[in-house]
Amino acid sequence: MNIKNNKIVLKKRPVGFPKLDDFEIVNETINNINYGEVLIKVIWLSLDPYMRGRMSEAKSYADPVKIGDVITGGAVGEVIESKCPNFIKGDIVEGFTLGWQEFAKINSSLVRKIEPSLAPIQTAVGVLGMPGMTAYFGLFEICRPVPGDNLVVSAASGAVGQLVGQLAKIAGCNVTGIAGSDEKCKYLKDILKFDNVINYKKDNVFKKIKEYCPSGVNVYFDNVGGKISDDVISNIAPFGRIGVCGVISQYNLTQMETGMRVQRAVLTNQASVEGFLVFRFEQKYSIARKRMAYWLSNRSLIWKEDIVTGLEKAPEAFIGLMNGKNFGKLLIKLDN
Ligand code: NAP
Ligand code: FER
Repeated sequence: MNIKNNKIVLKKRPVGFPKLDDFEIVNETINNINYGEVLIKVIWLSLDPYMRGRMSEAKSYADPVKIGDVITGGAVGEVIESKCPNFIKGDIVEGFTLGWQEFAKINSSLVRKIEPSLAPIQTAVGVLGMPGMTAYFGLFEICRPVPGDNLVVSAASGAVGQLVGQLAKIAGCNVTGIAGSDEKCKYLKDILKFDNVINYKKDNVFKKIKEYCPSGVNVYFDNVGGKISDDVISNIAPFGRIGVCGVISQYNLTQMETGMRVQRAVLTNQASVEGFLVFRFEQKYSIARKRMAYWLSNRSLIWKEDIVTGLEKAPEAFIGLMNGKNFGKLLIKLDN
């Protein structure tokens, strides 16, 4: 075997927003795989906001990417060689650590086989993968919506947010989505049938929330943190639930922000705030996948992707993700 592999490695740790020269494309030759490993031709890369954290030195639930190492991340690909009895050539697999590269040599325990006839294979890193599981468990287990609830979701047109809003409609909520452009807001309202939308770059979020949720916000699914969330939480309803899923407005800050204090609103309304990492629910993914696949099949759930072609485009697309350039789930389609 003599496979030429192009991969994107971390050249230096980004300071603030990532820049193109924080990344570098390098090539290597893969000569053999060991027993227990599979060789995968990568087809789809998933670009996700958590990857910004991995590019920093701070240790979190997972180790940071080392300088010179391939950027790790979820991907879908095809097994082209296997030294493990559970996989054969031609299997389509998904793995959370396959990374920004054309070929991945990886221990077979780190990938799962997917069934290509059920849905387009890239949904394994989207609606039926990590972002879909985040929307499902974050909403149903953390936020626990009931019919008639006023629910607000931020980063509402993104991979997670677009699903949260639609699932909340299925659950009978009055849904308000917050997003960063008129085009995104129009999509949420006209196509996904959200009840209300707020363009946080133009509108006064605090006033709009008051207008759309006059009895208060029963559920806030927080994808962004920062000022937007201060404005929503200030309008929390008695016994409201705040699910802290992500704080993308903070990922690229070099200095921590200060802002409005929301603890009094939380206290006086006896609200609860709960952060979560989707991996907490891993044992229950297969149930959620079945339910999500059912909603997809009867079109009560639809799904928008933003596809960029070419491995070399991954850094630019990732920078765009941090700046709201993506519209829907951001994917890289490899063209090798
Ligand atoms: P996404 O929403 O598809 O993309 C990120 C979006 O965030 C951008 O398109 C942009 O949309 C918005 N954004 C960027 N900077 C912002 C800012 N300063 N203020 C407000 N909005 C900003 O990404 P995703 O994959 O669905 O992830 C959404 C959030 O969920 C992220 O915070 C992520 O870290 C989190 N997450 C958490 C878990 C978990 O286990 N807890 C799992 C998956 C994802 P606009 O145009 O609307 O600004
Ligand atoms: C995410 C944001 C943050 C995410 C995980 C984290 C899986 C975890 C951060 C940490 O451990 O510091 O979108 O998705």
